[in-house]
Amino acid sequence: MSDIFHRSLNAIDPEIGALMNADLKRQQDQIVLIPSENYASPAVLLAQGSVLGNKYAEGYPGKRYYNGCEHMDGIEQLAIDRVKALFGADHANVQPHSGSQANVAAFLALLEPGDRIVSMKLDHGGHLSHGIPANLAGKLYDVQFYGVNQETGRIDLNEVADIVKRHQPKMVIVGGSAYPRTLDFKPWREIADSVGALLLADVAHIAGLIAGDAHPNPIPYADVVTFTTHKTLRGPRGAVILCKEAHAEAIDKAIFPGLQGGPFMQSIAARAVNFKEAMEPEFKTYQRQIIANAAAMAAGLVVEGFDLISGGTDNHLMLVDLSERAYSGRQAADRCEEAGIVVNRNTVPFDRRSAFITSGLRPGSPATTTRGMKETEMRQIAKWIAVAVQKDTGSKGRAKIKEEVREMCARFPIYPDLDYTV
Ligand code: DSN
Repeated sequence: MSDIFHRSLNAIDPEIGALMNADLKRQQDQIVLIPSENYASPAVLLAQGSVLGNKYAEGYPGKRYYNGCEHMDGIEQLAIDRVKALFGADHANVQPHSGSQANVAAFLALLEPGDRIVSMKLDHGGHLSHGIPANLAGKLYDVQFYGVNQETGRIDLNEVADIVKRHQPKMVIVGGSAYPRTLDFKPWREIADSVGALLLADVAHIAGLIAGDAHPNPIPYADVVTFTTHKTLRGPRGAVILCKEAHAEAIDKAIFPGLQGGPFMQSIAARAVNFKEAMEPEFKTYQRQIIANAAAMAAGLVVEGFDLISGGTDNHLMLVDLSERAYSGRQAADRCEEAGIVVNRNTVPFDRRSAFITSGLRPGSPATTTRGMKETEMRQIAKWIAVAVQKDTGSKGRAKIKEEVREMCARFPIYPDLDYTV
């Protein structure tokens, strides 16, 4: 990135410059296991922090409500064409500011207030935008839930089919934020069809795996597919809606003017860059390595005596079940952070602790894989976690791990030439 921008940033606001640099150093020195975080490429960061943020471009390519949009049209059209090709979709809307916005837009486009949705329980791995009572969707629609089987930790499709038959929803949602197993979308289509429902696949977590051919693609089966661009896909903050041509007009209208005003053109340019990167052969290698690394970490955690929900993982994340431990998910995550490992606490299915305290951890491999770590490092991380979470390890023990973590991280630099304080 051009130094002139860093120099002027630091000259004008050294406090922000210093805080940005502090977080750059944190990102470099810590092991990031949050499965929804990643390190976007310098090209993505450059587009995201660019002059395009200066422009209003309400509307869509060829039909804008502002003048001066000729370059905006080119940028947005490239993003649309690339993401359609990447996933094999009929239609793409690349304007949603976030995954929650994308989901609300899909509801706004395809449902009436009061319509029924069947989605996955949040504490079983769903997502709050799929209709928890405190969320807009929970207030506007009649939401009924399915979960995972208590014995297997997996979704039981027969059970889902029964719930769908009983509730006769207008929409079924598949996907969430903490499900460690492969989703086979064909039977979900059949379940939705059994009651004439629409099928929405929220693949925010696994979009990169799908684009890299490391997970089945929902496009042939779902009416609408939503995802964020910053998780396994490794792009900028933002989201996308893909849909069948029949829903294109309704989806576009729901995003603008239904829900949003001016699109974030800097982010849309960065999404276009990200989609180009995702078309490269090395992106497939990256996605395969994410899965290999998650499998190695899961195996390492099992060796260390941890229980994993469903026994392991097929994708980029796993759920460590701490229900029978004396410490909570929150305590475990805090102790890991003290040791230089950032992992998020998460409810586990049938959790007896609150959503704020939790009985689980949700480690994932996208960020560590981006920086070049492989199975050997994943096994080492599992060992560090096992020691760090113990109360008896104490601050001294965790400080020792933190130093070892920092040394390992130094071998895998993230943005070697970046410095916000120059
Ligand atoms: N907050 C995201 C996650 O961490 O999975 C989902 O929106």
